[in-house]
Amino acid sequence: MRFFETSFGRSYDRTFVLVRLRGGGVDGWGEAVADADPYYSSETTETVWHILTEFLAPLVVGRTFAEPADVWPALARVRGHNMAKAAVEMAAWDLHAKQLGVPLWRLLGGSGAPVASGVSIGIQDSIEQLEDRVAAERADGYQRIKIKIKPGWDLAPVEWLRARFGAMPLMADANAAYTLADTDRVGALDQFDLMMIEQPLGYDDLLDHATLQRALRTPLCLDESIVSPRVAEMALREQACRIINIKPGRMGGFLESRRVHDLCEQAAVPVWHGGMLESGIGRAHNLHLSTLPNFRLPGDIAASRRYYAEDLIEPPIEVSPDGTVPVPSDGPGIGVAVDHDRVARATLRHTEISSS
Ligand code: OSB
Ligand code: MG
Repeated sequence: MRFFETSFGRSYDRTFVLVRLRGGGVDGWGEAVADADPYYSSETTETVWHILTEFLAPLVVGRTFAEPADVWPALARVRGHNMAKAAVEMAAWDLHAKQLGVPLWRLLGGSGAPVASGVSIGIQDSIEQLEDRVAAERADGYQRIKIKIKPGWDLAPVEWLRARFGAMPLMADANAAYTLADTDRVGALDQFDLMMIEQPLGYDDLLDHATLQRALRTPLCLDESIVSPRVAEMALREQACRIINIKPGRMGGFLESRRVHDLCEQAAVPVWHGGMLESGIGRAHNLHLSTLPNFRLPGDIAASRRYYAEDLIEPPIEVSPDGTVPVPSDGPGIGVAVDHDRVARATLRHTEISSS
């Protein structure tokens, strides 16, 4: 088992909440992307459990919705907690697609075409180790390499990779590890022609990102900061970034993600699909959404085998030699079969909520 390290820490395993919505004789699945620790976002596995069971479930269980787009507004009374909301909202989209017998991408307005995939490589113990990892991922076909950076692990690894691998599509993700005081250090990355620098500054520092973007040639991409269409609108208006990373978990689900996608499309700002180390269930959702037209850059949509020895779905999600990942099409909805035995073996806690 390999670790995954970002500027906020190293992780060896993953605990997450799955939602299974039942209706009309079919099941819809959702995966909450919150981590055990509140480091990427303020939500955790435990807050997701609490909010889902105490507050969100009562708003949806036993109710009839004309379409999945009606679920997000029904959750509006609960403030924040986008990852918990997304798990139930995305399960509703899967459920509805299955009830209609259509693939999820069709309901979302996507094309269902294979998705260009990049790969996210965590902070390593040495530059040599990083080089080995990059070489292996390139051999697997991934179309762009993203490395995690933080102060002290930034210029040297990027310079090394450029020297070793030349002009490959390369980007860096800082997960909010810098401040405007580091402008010169971040600016020094300009010479390496990165596709983008992702979330260099604080998660709520839209205006500082705008200041930094004016000082840089390299496009900035926002991840943590973009938690709603409203914030995306402000980021676009203030030119805080030139690219946006869409993660439906961070945005509260598909409806809000699609709104951000559309806003960016109107502003001629490309988006790409981020990842949260999801299991095959969450990854399947991501693939369907990634086939909307303004997803114009490779996503963090790598094979689930990179993170999990044994996935929750059958067959696993794999990358093709050309660096694309086919959208799962083994049935309607998310198009993957959930391995119920595997889920049962991994289950730490379980509850069932029915309408009374
Ligand atoms: O910032 O994109 C991020 C993983 C966990 C939390 C935040 C991030 C990431 C990744 C991994 O970069 C993307 C993936 O392959 O799922
Ligand atoms: Mg990121």
